Amino acid sequence: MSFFSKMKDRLTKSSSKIDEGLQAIVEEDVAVEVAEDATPKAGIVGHLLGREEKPRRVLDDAMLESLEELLITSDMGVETALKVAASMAEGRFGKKLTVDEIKELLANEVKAILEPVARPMPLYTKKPQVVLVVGVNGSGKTTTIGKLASQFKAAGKSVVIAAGDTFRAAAVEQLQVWGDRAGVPVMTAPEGSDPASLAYEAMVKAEQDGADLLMIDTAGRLQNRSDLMEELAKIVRVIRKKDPDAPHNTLLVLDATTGQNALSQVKVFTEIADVSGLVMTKLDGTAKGGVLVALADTYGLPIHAIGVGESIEDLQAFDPDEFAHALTGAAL
Ligand SMILES: Nc1nc2c(ncn2[C@@H]2O[C@H](COP(=O)(O)OP(=O)(O)OP(=O)(O)O)[C@@H](O)[C@H]2O)c(=O)[nH]1
Ligand SMILES: [Mg+2]
Repeated sequence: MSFFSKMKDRLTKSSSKIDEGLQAIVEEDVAVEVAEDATPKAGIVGHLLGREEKPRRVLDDAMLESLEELLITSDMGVETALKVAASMAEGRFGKKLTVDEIKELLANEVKAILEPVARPMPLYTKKPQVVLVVGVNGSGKTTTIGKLASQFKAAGKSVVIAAGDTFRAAAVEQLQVWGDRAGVPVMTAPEGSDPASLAYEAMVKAEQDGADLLMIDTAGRLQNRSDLMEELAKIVRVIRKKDPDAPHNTLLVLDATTGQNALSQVKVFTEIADVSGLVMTKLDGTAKGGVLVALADTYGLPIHAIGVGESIEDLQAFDPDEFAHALTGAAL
């Protein structure tokens, strides 16, 4: 299976939602036309001749409104949805469009928004390059660290992971499993100990070992828990005591299934921890993939990678063209 069809396969929930929505929008109008003229000659004759025309719908105000609604329900956010629909309609009012043509227009608009933010996580010569990974509970931080560590290791980098989620013993065990899978050492501290101290010690150790990358996992924290957000700010302050330029990357891991809440997560985490890039996980199980478009349009933060499954190879580089086509169901 090609890379694109795999991604398309994984994003089925989002693409089928848009696909069904567009079919309904176009067919809604065709049904009206057919009802007005009770003899749908073209359809039947065309069908008999084996070249049935694809239904088309005139792009008018009503259709534009339906399009906006569909984009909003696919989690693009109101502002972005209105903007995208308006650009799609520009210069095309009164034209008759098929579902495929609308999909292609939509894919192109989405791609234009995503292109400026699709950037892999930058690598620096600084040793160790410190990568702090943050996000709300269960967003996929630990899994993403495991997947990234495995990819960097495969690319020839020496990687160390620090288990900065010191709240739960199970979190450390989970990270150790990922460390074993990726073949990367995991530094741990006893349950309940100060995550900022562990981060500092991990930096000292990674420097001594000459590691290229230090990835620091953190406990999940909801963006409205000010005590936990303050703890995160402390982790960052302590890291900066060791290296004023660190963390060199602060990755915010977002769960696509949370939809619009992701926007507020980006806002708050950016204020506290100076987020440098995003990873969006769980795009495989949701119809809310459109939220990525809203995020790109609203914040313009780099999107480094997307998670499309639970196993180690299910973290993909973010390709805006493939994503736009997979999201909208348009043919690439
Ligand atoms: N389907 C799917 N599941 C994912 C993906 N990424 C992570 N998960 C699953 O989501 C669940 C939570 O992942 P974790 O990596 O433990 O999330 P976390 O952010 O570390 O969670 P806390 O440490 O509890 O805050 C696990 O069951 C993962 O297997 C993804 O891209 N797709
Ligand atoms: Mg975790």
